[in-house]
Amino acid sequence: MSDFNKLAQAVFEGDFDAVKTVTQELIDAGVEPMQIVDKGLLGGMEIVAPKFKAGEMFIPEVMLCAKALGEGLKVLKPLLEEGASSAKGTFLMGTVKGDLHDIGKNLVVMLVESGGFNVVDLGIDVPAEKFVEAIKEHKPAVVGLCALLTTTMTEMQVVIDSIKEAGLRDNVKILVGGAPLYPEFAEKIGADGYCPDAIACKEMVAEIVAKK
Ligand code: B1M
Repeated sequence: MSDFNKLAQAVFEGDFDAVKTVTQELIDAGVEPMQIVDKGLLGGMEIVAPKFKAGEMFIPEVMLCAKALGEGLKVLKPLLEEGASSAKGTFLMGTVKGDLHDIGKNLVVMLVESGGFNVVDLGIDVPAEKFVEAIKEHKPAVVGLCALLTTTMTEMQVVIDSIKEAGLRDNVKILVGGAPLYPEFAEKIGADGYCPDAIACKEMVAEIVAKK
């Protein structure tokens, strides 16, 4: 079994110790941190996803896998942040109301931080009014919204409308992301951009801030 497969298997088994050990072994072998994320840690979620969909795995088991994945991310965090310099601007991020998924959001947070931006992470299940309050408080250049469910995608529209109603829309660019989203949806709800993955999000934040 390759080390990437070993790591994916450890995530699937929710084996925290093995996740931390194999992640460290891959780092010590000189493997690029983002390859460890993509091929190892997210490889584990690729085993989990079809089983969850088929009803062969249940919420507590999947949550354990997600936590194990998070342990690997913690080991990688200092390496991903090595590129960070003094903060270039603020990025405000959250998973919208009704949605508890945070693996993708956490990856986005880590990568954008690694680009030298100050990141304010509002967490999961964030209501529109909390986004509005946080924009007033932190004055971000960019706001990122995450949704993983078709039922919570629509909440993104509520957030954007609330930002407009509060008179703050011209102050921020809004980026959206999450597995069920697509560019036309982002356009339809009035977002400034759709991010297919965390790397694209980091690049889009950098582009926006450079233009400001
Ligand atoms: Co959930 N779940 N889940 N789940 N879950 C999905 C999303 C689902 C597709 C599974 C399936 O196939 N049936 C399905 C949604 C179906 C739909 O809406 N059409 C689903 C469901 C139905 C549910 C529940 C309703 C199940 C239930 O209760 N019966 C429930 C809902 C809870 C809620 O949110 N209210 C639920 C619960 C859970 C768990 C708690 C068990 C767990 C979440 C644990 C956690 O996050 N801490 C979980 C998980 C893990 C999944 C799957 C298996 C994996 C999601 C994931 O983390 N992927 C998922 C199946 C799947 O996606 N195939 C599934 C890895 C992650 C890195 O990818 O988040 O897409 P992703 O992020 C990517 C990009 O999208 C982008 O960057 C990342 C990669 O670089 N990105 C952004 C993401 N967010 C961004 C924001 C940005 C920019 C880019 O901002 C600018």
